[in-house]
Amino acid sequence: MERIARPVTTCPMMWAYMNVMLVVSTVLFVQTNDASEILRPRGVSISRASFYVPDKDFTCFDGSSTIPFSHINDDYCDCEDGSDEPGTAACPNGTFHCTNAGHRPVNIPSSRVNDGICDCCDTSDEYASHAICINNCNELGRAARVEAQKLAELRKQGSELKVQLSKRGKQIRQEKQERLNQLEKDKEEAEKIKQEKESLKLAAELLENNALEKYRKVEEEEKEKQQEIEKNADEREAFELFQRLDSNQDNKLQISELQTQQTFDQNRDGGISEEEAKFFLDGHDEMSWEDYLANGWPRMKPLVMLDQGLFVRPTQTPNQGDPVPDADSQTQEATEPIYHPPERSDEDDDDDEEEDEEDQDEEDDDQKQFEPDVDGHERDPHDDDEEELEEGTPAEEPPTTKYDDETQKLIDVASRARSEFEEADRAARDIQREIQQIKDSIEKDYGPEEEFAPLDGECYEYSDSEYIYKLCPFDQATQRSKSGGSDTRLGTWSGWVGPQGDKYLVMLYDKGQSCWNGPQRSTHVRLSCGTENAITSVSEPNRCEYLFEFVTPAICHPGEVAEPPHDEL
Ligand code: MAN
Repeated sequence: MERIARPVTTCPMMWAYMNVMLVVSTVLFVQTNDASEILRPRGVSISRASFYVPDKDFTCFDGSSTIPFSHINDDYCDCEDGSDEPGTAACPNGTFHCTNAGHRPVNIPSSRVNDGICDCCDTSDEYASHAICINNCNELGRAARVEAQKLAELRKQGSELKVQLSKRGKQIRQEKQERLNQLEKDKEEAEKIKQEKESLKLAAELLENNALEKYRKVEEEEKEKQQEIEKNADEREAFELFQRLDSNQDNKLQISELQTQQTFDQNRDGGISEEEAKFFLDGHDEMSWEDYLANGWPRMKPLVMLDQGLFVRPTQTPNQGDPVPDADSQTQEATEPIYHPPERSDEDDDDDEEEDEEDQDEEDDDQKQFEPDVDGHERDPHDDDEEELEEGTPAEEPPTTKYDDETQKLIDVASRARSEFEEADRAARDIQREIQQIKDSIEKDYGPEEEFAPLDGECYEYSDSEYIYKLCPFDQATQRSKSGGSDTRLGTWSGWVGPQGDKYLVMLYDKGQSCWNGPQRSTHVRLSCGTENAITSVSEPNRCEYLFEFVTPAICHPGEVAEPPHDEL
């Protein structure tokens, strides 16, 4: 195959110029003023110079071929890996090495060689093009060295701070461990006290319960009595209506009788149809008193109650215009149904009236005195809210007059025993809660030297045009809109997720608030060395996935600055 050098330009003048250059400057080798410079083909780094030995055949780095040395940089690609053309653009995958003396050497794709753009600060990539390049490696090198110096100083200071963080972190761990040991001991003691207090409480409550037994019986009776009174009152109301409706006095209600009462005009069309009336008669044409009480009254009652003018409930204040019941009838209303089935005699009614009057008086007194609960203890409106009671607030108000002295004493003793048990129980739970918190915290990975431990418990904010972001390391990340509203959780502490070998470079906070129509929010926190702890930027690379940049001394290492290599200066 004929070897035809790949033209780097279509301009005939330039082509001629380049050919001259190829011959005159022996394109094979780097021109240098430095006596210490190793002679090597153009575009080859010092470290690879030994692979290119003049007058010896060259074997491509990938071993694909062996060629005469004169084929190096002849602008014809012989090696698949481009290793025979380090100084030309002949191979598509070649690399050109800029020595950049005075600054940092770089490797650029060989396609950039002589492309008219200055890539190397030493101008070496444009040795045969029209580009006018100026060697500014010394200036760039100087600036880079100043920058590197600053960085080195930052890292030095940062790593000194890191030593302090680490010291503090180890101290925190030790303090936590000591506190945990103490709490474990306290817990044993607290459990013992709690058990003692529980036994005392149970014993006191047993005595209290026994003493309250007789009161409980009274209460049940009172309750039954009350129910009876309510039932009678209801029957009385039912009877009043029955009488009012039963205009032909036949002790039955008929459709026509109901049709006279506007109350039953359910569809408000001005009249009561048969169908409407029948609804209240349970589908029948007429209804006896018993049937009415069981099935008719429950249907009519809600309407009647709404219709305030139809009747006055015995316990209600009469409306203006209603006949005011006299004192006797009021007493009767409160205690006795005014309706009795026809078979009952008037005598019976009178007896019942007396009894019920007495019962009602007792009931009233007892109502004022106590309302024991199921266990016989006084009822306290805050019982369900025990946790929220202030320390020392008695859970139950002792009644003042209800119990005999002996019983009252037992109630007081039991109340005290209950309070003391609750206090002991709360103390034991507080200790357990703290133990759990410390255990959770001790299990967290605060870095190989505990250097991140002092950050736990701290929070850092960052504000952009729209939001205020907050990071509380090892806890959570949040976002709050500047225009108001509550915090949005961007994730809770999950763990370290940096690259292998460098896991402490990235934190993950996940399982945050769900994104509308999207995933739960999550936040990566990328750490870099700094002399303070601070968020330096926040972005949202994907919707509801946040990236915080965070500087901290905790990851600073001294001597890690990438100084420009001096071997080719
Ligand atoms: C809020 C913020 C944004 C987020 C949208 C998603 O406006 O949490 O960061 O992108 O919700 O709907």
